[in-house]
Amino acid sequence: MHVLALLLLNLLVGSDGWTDTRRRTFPQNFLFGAASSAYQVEGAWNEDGKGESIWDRFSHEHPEKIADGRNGDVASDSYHLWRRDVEMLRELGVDFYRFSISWPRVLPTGFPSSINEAGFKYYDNLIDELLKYDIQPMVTLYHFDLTQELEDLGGWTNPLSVSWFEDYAKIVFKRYAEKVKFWITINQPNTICMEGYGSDLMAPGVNVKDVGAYECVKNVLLAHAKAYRLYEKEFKKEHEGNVGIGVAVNWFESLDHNNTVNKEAADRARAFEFGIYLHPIFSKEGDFPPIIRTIVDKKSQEQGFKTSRLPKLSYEEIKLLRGSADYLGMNHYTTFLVQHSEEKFESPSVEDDRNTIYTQGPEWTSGKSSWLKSAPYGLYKACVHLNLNYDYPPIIITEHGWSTDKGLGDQSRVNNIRAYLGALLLAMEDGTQVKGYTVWSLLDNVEWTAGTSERFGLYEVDFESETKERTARLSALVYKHIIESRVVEDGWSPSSLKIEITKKKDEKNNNYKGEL
Ligand code: GBH
Repeated sequence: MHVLALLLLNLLVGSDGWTDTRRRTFPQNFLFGAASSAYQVEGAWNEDGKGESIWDRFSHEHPEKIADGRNGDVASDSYHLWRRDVEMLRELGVDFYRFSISWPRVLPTGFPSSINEAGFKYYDNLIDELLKYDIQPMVTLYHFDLTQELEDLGGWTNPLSVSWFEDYAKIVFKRYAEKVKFWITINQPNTICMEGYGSDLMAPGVNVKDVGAYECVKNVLLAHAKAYRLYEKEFKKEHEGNVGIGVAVNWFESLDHNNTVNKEAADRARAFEFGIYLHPIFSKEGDFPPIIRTIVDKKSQEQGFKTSRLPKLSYEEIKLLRGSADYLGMNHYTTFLVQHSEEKFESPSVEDDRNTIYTQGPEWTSGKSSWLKSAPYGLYKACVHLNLNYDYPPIIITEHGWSTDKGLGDQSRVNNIRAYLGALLLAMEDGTQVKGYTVWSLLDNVEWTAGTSERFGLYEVDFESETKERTARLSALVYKHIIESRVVEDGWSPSSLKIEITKKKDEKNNNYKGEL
């Protein structure tokens, strides 16, 4: 064959035999945003009447647990620098800003008897400034910062937490329903319950991995559902807002695809990591996933418990939860490869119930955080999984991001965001109902126990400076361009994301399930 013809053929088909160079764009009404959370950016931990949160207590009592010792006392000082934050959002040209309200700032004890006007004033200002510039506020009601007073009563392991949260939600809905149209009730129940209660890695760090973590799951889910129903009943008609929940849906798949034992382990991983939160809300049947019910019931009995460590949901509770979200807030960062574990975990515990080992692809690019590796095909697969299991739920990507060291030239973040947005476009092309996407984070902040040693910001914060100076990173400029153009230009193609493999097989089998 003529050399030119060969070249042309290669261009068309690609050297891997499959090249797809179609130009894909985000729809005009697709929403782009950036996110933060109260404890991580606000600082002013004890100013103007704010109450103590479990992260204040945890970081003050265990400074050794915070990587570089920098906690949320001052953080990015957004409590004072909110005007600059909004200016950055305007520079980016985002459609919305996702931030959280600090429960202890507005209700210092946690109870509605203690309303702190000064605390509310901060959010009044922030919301009004956003609206002035046509940026939609997306408000998270709870992002890990319970008041210490409620924690002293057992926190999320106390069934009363359901009504504590409902009371709090009501006050906030009342105040802001007119202005806020996007709500996230609770961010990442898995972090709250499995890391906060089921381990000592995150506040409150009480390490009750046998029973407490599951009690927390039930209470957090019911708290979400109660708040959802409250909005539905008292605010929805007049204010037409959307209420969702934020769930960490990273991708988990078997390390090897023809190993039944590991494939079953991957089923368990998905059920324990996110199915346990999604199934009660987004499945047709409701309730906890049957696979978890079976495992925990059986183990509990063997361990001598009179009733299962996984609490039952009553018929009323199942009904309350089913359908209690206008959209799924999907937080997606990375992918894990799952194996069945031969070694035994401490028992009884959630880890022992799940009985899995996670690794990540050795060739995947690594972020600054140990758990964060780039595998964009995982976002595509996670979307397909959600579509198959929950019938194409409406989704907003409420967090996706990348960590680096300090420094403005964050090419690795640019690459990561482009690659994941590319994967998202392919997922949307295949029917995923994605309405918006949010970068975690607008600005560098206190990354929980990592302190400021891991930077997630589109904007760098100079934590050494008195003024907490913010400077746009390269990624901020690129993100601005993506938002303007609706196009993800360089650095990705379907074949570079290895997604075509799934698509090709799908054509043959007409069935994704076997692959996932
Ligand atoms: C999200 O958590 C959070 O919602 C957000 O606040 C956070 O800043 C962001 O992502 C980046 O982490 O290494 O064993 O200590 C993502 C899930 C939960 C993953 C905490 C890391 C610590 C595990 N993160 N987890 S460990």
